[in-house]
Amino acid sequence: MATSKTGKQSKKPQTVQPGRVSFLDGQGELPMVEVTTAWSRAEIYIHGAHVTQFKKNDEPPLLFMSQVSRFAEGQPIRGGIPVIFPWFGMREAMGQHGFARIKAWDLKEFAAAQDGSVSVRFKLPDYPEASSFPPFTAEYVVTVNEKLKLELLVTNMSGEEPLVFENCLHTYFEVGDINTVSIRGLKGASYLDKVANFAKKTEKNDAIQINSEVDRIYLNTTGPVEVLDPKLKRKIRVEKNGSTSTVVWNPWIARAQQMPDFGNDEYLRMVCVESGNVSSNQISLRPRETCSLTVTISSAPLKGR
Ligand code: TA6
Repeated sequence: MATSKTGKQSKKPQTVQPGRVSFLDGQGELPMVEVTTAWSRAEIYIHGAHVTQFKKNDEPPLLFMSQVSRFAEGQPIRGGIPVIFPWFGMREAMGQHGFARIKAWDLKEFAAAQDGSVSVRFKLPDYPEASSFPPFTAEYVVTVNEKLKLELLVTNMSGEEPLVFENCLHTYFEVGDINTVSIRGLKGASYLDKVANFAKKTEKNDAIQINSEVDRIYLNTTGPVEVLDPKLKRKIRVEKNGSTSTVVWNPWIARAQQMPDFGNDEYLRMVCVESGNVSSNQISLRPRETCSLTVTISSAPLKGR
């Protein structure tokens, strides 16, 4: 460990090995990028620019991946971080959660920084599915170091019309046992309860616990959210910028059984805490403007439990 001038130990390794990027055939023969840094390892599929794993060297994986996920063109991957764009939820005749998660993205560049971080930048090619929107570009930058940083940049290329869209980084976290997990940071927020036909409710709890199906859109929420996991003795922290919605989801028993690409018992090992701008928080971007959604995910030991 490095020692600073004040004599305090800093966590940063003194000599950081430069990061590494490898191109591999992933599951279903879909191409993927493996990123290795001094602190961590990550996997990103070209399909959906989908981060399927981030694992710090001395920790269990941070992201949940279903053992029965599909890995196929035109199908979403179950787990990791699906990029939901340009709409969230079901749109008649257009499907669920946008098309960005089921399309191949262009890998534009990767960069290894002096501090040991590695960034990979993707761009969404022009797909016919985008034709019902004004022209836009979407880029996605994944930065791997001791943390995982995700940035989705959307530019309205139209000179006249606003670009109205939703976005969401639909992050699946791995937990030891959902029955013991609590989620902090949403007290006082209004939410739409999808399980109760989108009834509008207010979060009363400091610590949200999950013991049945939970599917909620917390509106106007910009602060950090923490997932406390006593079984894995880990605290996950989600910090964000350019996001006013937080979605919390666990399908629980019956819904898990209905999903062909999700194991019957896998609801016990996951929770989604998603950052984005959805429902009444959708974005209306002025002509020629760019907006950024940034999410930084970190973890630390959960002490005193
Ligand atoms: O973000 C929560 C949610 O919208 C839920 O309603 C649930 O259906 C989930 O996403 C997964 O959606 P998917 O299309 O991936 O099955």
